[in-house]
Amino acid sequence: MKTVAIAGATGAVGAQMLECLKERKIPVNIKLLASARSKGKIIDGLVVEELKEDSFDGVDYVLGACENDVTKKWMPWAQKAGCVVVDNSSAFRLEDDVPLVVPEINAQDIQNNQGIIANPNCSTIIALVACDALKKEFGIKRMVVTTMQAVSGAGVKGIHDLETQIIDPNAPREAFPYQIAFNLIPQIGDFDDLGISKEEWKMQNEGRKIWHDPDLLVNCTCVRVPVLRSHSESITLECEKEVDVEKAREVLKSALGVQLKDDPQNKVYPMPLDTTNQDDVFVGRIRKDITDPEGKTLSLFCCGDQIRKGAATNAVQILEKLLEQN
Ligand code: 2RA
Repeated sequence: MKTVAIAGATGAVGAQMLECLKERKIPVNIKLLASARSKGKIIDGLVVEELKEDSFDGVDYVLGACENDVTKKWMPWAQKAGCVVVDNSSAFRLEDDVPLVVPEINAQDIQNNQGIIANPNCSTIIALVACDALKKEFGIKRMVVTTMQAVSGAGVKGIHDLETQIIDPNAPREAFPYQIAFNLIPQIGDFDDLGISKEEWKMQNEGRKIWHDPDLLVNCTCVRVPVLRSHSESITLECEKEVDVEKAREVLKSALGVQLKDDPQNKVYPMPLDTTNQDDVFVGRIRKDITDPEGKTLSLFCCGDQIRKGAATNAVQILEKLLEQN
């Protein structure tokens, strides 16, 4: 039986990876790795071990759930041990020899791996799962995206800030520079000279790689919102062909990883509370952009659990494909 190590097992994504492995009954031995301060903790009957140089001896696959700096430190150890790594950090996503994979879209890229396969950013996964069938049907030239990202995207400190500030708006802040309760913060990541944040560049850079479309254009605005879990995204697609709402609904009904939630007259549309703790991306509010005289622009709204499909589930789905191949 193969052995899978979860590196960063005590964080939100690492813990979700363990839950996904068990939910999906994947027949592997599991090893939990985390920093020294978590050594000896028991999670689901498994003892957390300290992540160190020899941690990967006897390990076949690694699910990486650490921040970039920690990942860059342990990656050589995993490679030296001959592991295949599915990494959720952004450290290697744009490296030429690292496949960047959403299994519903480009699973075929997994076979090109040189020992590392990267998980895309959560908001990229959610947007591309929602739009892949539409790209196939209408051809997407340009995306205009506004994300509404849950506080848990910033980890336990983000959750702390929202939960404490709802009770006391003056409670000490740990994750965000401003109060997040009853507020919106239009910044995720540092801004460059163009006024575009690191998080915003990910959608175009990663979308081009996953879709194998170097000409894809994405104008993205990332906003932190006072929601605990699940990212929401307002998306407008400038397409190559004239779009049709009924055809869009038809192709989305059978799209992998998508649930169509589109009956606004009856108040049926995607909402983050509904997508939380499940793996599908909900898509709705599908409508033609009536300001486009050529009729080639479609707008929609989608939500997805950014810890599940936006991170852990996507990584475990990649692992399932690897296990099928070996
Ligand atoms: C966030 N996507 O939501 C980033 C990192 N998970 O903060």
